[in-house]
Amino acid sequence: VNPGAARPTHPLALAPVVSPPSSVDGFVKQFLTNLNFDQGVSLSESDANDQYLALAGTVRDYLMARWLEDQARQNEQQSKTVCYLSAEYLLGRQLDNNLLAARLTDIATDALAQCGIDINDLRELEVEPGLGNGGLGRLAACFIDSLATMSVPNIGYGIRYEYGIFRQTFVDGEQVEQPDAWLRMGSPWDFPHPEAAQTISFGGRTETYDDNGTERTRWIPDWSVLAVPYNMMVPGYHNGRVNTLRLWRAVATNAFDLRIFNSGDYEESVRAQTFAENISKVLYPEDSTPQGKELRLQQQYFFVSASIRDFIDTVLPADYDLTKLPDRVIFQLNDTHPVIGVPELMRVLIDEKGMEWDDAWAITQQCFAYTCHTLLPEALEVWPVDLLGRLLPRHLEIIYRINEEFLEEVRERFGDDMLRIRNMSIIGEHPYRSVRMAYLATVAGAKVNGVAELHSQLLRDKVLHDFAEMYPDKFTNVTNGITPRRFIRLANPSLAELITEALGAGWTIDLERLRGLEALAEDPEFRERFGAVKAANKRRLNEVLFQRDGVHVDETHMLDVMVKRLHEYKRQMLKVLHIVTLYDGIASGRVAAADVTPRTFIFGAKAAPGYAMAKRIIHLINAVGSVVNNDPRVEGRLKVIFPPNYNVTLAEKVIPAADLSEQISLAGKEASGTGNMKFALNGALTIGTDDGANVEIRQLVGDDNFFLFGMTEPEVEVLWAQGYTPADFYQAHAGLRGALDLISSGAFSEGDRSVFEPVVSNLLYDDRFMVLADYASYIAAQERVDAAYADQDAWTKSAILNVARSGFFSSDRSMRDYIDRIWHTPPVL
Ligand code: 475
Repeated sequence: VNPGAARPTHPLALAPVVSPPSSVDGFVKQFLTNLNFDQGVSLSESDANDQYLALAGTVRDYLMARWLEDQARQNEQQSKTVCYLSAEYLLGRQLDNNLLAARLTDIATDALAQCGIDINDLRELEVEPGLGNGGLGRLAACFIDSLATMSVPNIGYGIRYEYGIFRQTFVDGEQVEQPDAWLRMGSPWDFPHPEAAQTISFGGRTETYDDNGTERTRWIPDWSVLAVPYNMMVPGYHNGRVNTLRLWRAVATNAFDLRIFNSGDYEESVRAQTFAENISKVLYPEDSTPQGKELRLQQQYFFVSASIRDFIDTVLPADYDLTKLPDRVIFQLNDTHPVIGVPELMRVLIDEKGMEWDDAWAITQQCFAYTCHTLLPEALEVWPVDLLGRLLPRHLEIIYRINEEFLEEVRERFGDDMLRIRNMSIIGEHPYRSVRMAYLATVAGAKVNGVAELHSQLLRDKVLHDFAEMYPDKFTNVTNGITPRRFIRLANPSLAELITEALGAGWTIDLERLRGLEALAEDPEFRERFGAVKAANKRRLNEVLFQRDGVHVDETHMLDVMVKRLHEYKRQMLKVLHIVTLYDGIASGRVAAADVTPRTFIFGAKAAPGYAMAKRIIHLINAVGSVVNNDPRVEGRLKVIFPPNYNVTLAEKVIPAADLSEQISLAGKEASGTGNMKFALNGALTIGTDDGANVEIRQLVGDDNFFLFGMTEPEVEVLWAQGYTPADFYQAHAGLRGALDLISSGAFSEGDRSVFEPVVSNLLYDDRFMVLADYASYIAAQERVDAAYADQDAWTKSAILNVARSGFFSSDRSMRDYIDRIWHTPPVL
């Protein structure tokens, strides 16, 4: 991949790479070869980790020929490539996904059995690469899966964090974070390419110089690090294609430590090494509330600069005419994290390639597109001008000039409207001078998209209103999606088999075919089999959770599941109030236990380590759980399970077992949600607000198969404008009063009233996300859930209709929308 290097000329070097034979014997042979020659052990001496690594290596060997072919084919055809720039990829385990894609699952299972190994034992050894926080990172992983499956040229660019999202444990019910040393036992899925490293510079100053009569600028940085790419295979499903995920790792440059080393300061030189390598050390665990930390900006520039230059210098041919760059690439910005790429491409084109500003800007504006993932004002990234100027002085100059020309355009269009200019400026002045990254992305991008219909509409009408007025054609929507390979085929093999039996195998790459299940919802025999799948998935979950955490799931219970990051806007508190209300009813004797639908509540949620309220809510959930689970009065009726360290691997077991999907954010706050789609496609019914993609789910599955509650977004606005007083709702609703009073009384904190006082006070006196205002409506909706669940057959019918009507939420469809509306990148066949 290094065009500068001399090409080998030996005839053998030109022979195509061949895959090992697709047979059990072929697999055994390759596996043993890898065990011996890569792991350096004999079969009899090997331990399970050796075997796992050799197995992974074998799967890689089968994919290698296709990978190399694809790269050659894409180069030859000069195809346009989607460069997806994302600071996060929440991949989940790789082994099963890659076996499935390459049709090797059965062969590998038999081959290992011949070697006396149960492949299931090896599966459990894989530590998932948790290189993301939540929705945004998982979306990136689904998208690259779909692009590979659709044969669309794509390179996913990101960071190879040494530590991914923290491992969550509970100590006395409180979250404790542990480092995620996911690389400790080896990383068989990636290939380092030190020869393709890029040097990434920081700091210093700029100066102008005379270049044959034209004044030009150059950047004289004062330190740099190496970005070393690690390539991962992204195999398409059953199509023989393999795309690339290229993650960058920071390594100290030679120059860096040599300079200090020569000065004789050995210690200092080792320190310098550590300093450089810190850049890719750890994923920031803040989801939705980025902190303005310098290291984070270093991470962003590090991976974006490496990626853009990698594409230009090593993917494109050496003599490529860069004025045609938009024919070959679209850089998709996954939120604002990679937006520093905009001034970086400008700098490369102008300072390094000698282009004029206007030409460079015209190219840049065609090469980027921006996806926004939020509506929360505190989640919109801004960088203090001081910090950005210190770290990237040339980039700040370029941003200033972009802003100047942009504001001139605003003036031409709308006149000298001071307030409008202040509001639209890429540089904010209050409370300190800062660069507004979302605005920069909007001005520079060819397109700007939200991630669900409602979200995109709110972006146009509110968050980016002035920009939408100025550039109406830039704005578009692409509703999120999820990959049916991982989240149905792999996560729910029993359902997948049932569907294939009913509809044939094509649904996995054409999810709209699930419509064919609609008719079967009327068939009692099919309903029975569908119900049996759900029951089996509950038993499987019971086994997993018993193994993992020593807890039992009762398969006769309704499984009521809320899994997602812990955030106030997502309103886990509303779920807690529901549970406490039910508990209070039985414990006080007002409600007969026998009249309560037996339910097991499952939570999964990590809180950002610095988010105190979120951590208190986690503590409260665990505290309520330990009281409820140990009170004989509610035994067999209510149970609360909160397995620690919710991640993709656990999601794959929890979601297929769920009956009820909790999607209960305050309307107007959840950009889309993607968990909501996974549940619907696995036959859970949703209880949800009119928010994010819930809106589209409900439209598709129908009101009869969805439990809607809560204020709409316009109603939320009206209540805010009137002045929201949460205590009024407390006064007005006895059930709510009972629940909050019970929490206040210390019933869940061994009588200590102070422990959860901040949670209760926050709801009574502030309640930014209007939990109390939606309480009554939520409880009423839960009563409708109970009534519906009482008729199991009708419930199953609704569940089938949820599956049948949710094919729209395949990430293959999302990719088609991006391709049609934004990228214009045809498949390369
Ligand atoms: C939305 N993460 C979901 C999902 O579009 C949506 C922010 C800052 C720093 C690090 N991570 C983040 C997010 O903002 C995020 O995950 N957003 C989510 O993106 C995919 O479905 O509604 O909350």
